[in-house]
Amino acid sequence: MNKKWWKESVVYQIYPRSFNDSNGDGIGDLKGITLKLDYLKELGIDVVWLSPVYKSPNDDNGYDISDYQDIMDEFGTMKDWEELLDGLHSRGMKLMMDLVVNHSSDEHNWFVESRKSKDNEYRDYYIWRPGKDGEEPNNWTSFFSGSAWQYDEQTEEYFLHLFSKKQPDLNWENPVLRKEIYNMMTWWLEKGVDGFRMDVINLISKADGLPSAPGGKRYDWGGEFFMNGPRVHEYLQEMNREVLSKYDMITVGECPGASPEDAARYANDEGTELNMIFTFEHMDLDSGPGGKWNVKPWKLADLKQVMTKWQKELEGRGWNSLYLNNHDQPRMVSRFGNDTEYRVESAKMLGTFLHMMQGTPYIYQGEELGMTNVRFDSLEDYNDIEIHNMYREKVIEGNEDHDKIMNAIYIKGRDNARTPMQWDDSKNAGFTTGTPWLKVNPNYREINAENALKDPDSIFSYYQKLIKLRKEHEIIVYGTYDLILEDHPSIYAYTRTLEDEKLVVICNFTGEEATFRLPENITYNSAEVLIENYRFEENDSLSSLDLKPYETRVYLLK
Ligand code: TEU
Ligand code: CA
Repeated sequence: MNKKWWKESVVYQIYPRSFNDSNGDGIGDLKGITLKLDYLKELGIDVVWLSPVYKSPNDDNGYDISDYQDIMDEFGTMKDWEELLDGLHSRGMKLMMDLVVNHSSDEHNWFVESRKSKDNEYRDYYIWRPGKDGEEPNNWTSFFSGSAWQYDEQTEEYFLHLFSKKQPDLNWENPVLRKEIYNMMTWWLEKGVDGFRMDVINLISKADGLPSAPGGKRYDWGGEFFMNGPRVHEYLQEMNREVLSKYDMITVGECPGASPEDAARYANDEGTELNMIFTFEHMDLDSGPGGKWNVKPWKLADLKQVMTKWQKELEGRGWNSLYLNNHDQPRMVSRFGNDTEYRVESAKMLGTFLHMMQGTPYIYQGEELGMTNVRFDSLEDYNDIEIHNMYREKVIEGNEDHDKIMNAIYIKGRDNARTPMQWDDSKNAGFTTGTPWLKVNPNYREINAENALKDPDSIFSYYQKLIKLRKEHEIIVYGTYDLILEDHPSIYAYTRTLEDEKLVVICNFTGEEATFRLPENITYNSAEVLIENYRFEENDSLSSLDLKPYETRVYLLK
């Protein structure tokens, strides 16, 4: 069964800019997080994943790093960081830092040097190419719109940037660069860090020769040319030998475009690469051709197919992360639940749906409160490079309809997840005494931590129970997943089996009533309800249940 502490843990992601502001400048900071450690302990989480806090010009809110071994001024000092680490450790919690090494900031000294001349010692820390017939070296496009190449006058060559122009890709073909990265990782681990979340780590190996995508048209993703590339496992196995294997730590690789086959290698149970990965297949169920901004309704049948594929194909040979939220994705209760009349019920149902699967669950800040998406009237209220670049390309340059694109921003924009954490019903939700860097969601008066902590029926209280159950029942971590009621149009139900125990997890994904019938091949002597989001008649027979809108129940059968 290969038991591991990181398989049994629950991780909580903090986006520091929006978590808690301690000095009134409108920007969350490290001291602000330290002030909230008892809140996190109360929730019951084991590990905090901290989005980047390193020095950065904030072109992409910290995912553009200009010094990997110093703290961003707006977030505080290294001493503040050490106090946060001590605060976590003294409460029995661990710290996972965000490792962003597919690219750095263009303000990193390495790049400042690299662009000076073709024979600079740092030249090959990045990916430079001459143009072709006055054009970019190939037709790849950036995740943030436009070409993935930027021409640099000084040496009359282009450099590759899969994200913003201020995020030049690092050249992992260069062993000297790789050694610099491993030294930096070791430096943080020696300071007491307990793990790394690795930003787009499956992009670090590009296809030999950097070939253009076929058909000549600009590929939004061109994924097959820079995702899961030819040397990515070689690099990760080297990183594992040089660094990871020397520490008892947790690692998760963000891997857009990875398949379960890829994941079985990245997150192999022999531990030669990473512990687990973030995949995106379930995050693309509401994206049409051309990517996330071509919004389409997601289907429950597709969610069943994708989640079951990942549960079954990694079974016994890899490990899943379990998430429906993070700082790049819209709020899950708005996307997969009902954030109006059934916000509380559907948030609890979605939490159950995720936490009862096999894998390590990740809770994104505010998910435990049922925080929702936001709709800012003006484009100027948004503060995300991905949103603004896309709007410019599609509306200003591409003449697409403003309202259509604003609607796509309301549904899929990353700022849905980045509005300030809602602590209480005071001004700015208690996040800041100043002007917040991004407006607070106006529903903070009703949705906030202070209300949740006082309410035994709150989503927060429900998440506490979910986490507690994980600690009490090994079957939740190590039980085998099997889908049941595969064709039911509104119920997602699955079992977990471990020795003579079985969990039956029942989730009504709709605002309508639905009837659950237990498959006849599932027999039991006793049935205990471990958790549920409605009151119900004790003598309900599990063989046939009438479920209310978004009702969820978990039965332990023996
Ligand atoms: O995101 C990588 C990634 O896949 C993004 O394209 C993400 O899918 C997209 O933003 C969703 O619309 C990571 C970080 O999580 C993200 O915040 C950074 O902007 C990006 O890498 C570059 O570092
Ligand atoms: Ca601050």
